[in-house]
Amino acid sequence: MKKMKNLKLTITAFIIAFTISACDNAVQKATEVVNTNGEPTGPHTSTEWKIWALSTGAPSFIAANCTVIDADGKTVLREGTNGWTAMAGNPRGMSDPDNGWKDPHEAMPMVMDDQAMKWAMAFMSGKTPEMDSDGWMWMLHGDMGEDNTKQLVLNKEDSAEGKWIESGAHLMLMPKDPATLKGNTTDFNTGAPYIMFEGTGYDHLMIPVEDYYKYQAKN
Ligand SMILES: [Cu+2]
Repeated sequence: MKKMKNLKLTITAFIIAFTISACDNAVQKATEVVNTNGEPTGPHTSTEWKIWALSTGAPSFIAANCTVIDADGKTVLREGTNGWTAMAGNPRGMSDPDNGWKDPHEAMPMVMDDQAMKWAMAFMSGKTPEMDSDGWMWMLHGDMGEDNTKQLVLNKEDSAEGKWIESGAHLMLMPKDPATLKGNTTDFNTGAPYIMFEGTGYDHLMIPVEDYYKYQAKN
């Protein structure tokens, strides 16, 4: 009888130990996907590094097969197969052009579906976006800071009081009709999805995910 009890205890202990180590592995894997995702060792001007830095603006299951465009906005670094396109979104350009983007955060990669691509092209040329339906854009490397009320404010000093937000990882919904975002907050400190650039024609919904407040603490 005593032997039986001991065996049961041993089995229980084994199951608990196994479960804990499985959890640890899962946590570690999730962290790897977001944080390192196998950064290539070459220079940041190499095609390999650029593809890694830009594509990982999306989750690995999208990054693996997306098209990747170089900083000139034209050169295809890698042809994709899943309809998503990754490109750098930092309007400031590189701080050190000879050595490429300092890190993926400086590149501000946008990984876009075809409708979000229309939005981005219109945004970059100062036109009103014309889309067939809503678009989606991943920015898991965040951005270098924005005035939440107005587009293309490049420095915190030039932004409205309390409106500067340097985002960490997020997903964005680019609406075909900005009016459909009505009812969402514009407050980026709640952790809830919020509207950026409201009433500018470039209104979109920012959807914070894990590590969103990595660069700027939540107030
Ligand atoms: Cu964004």
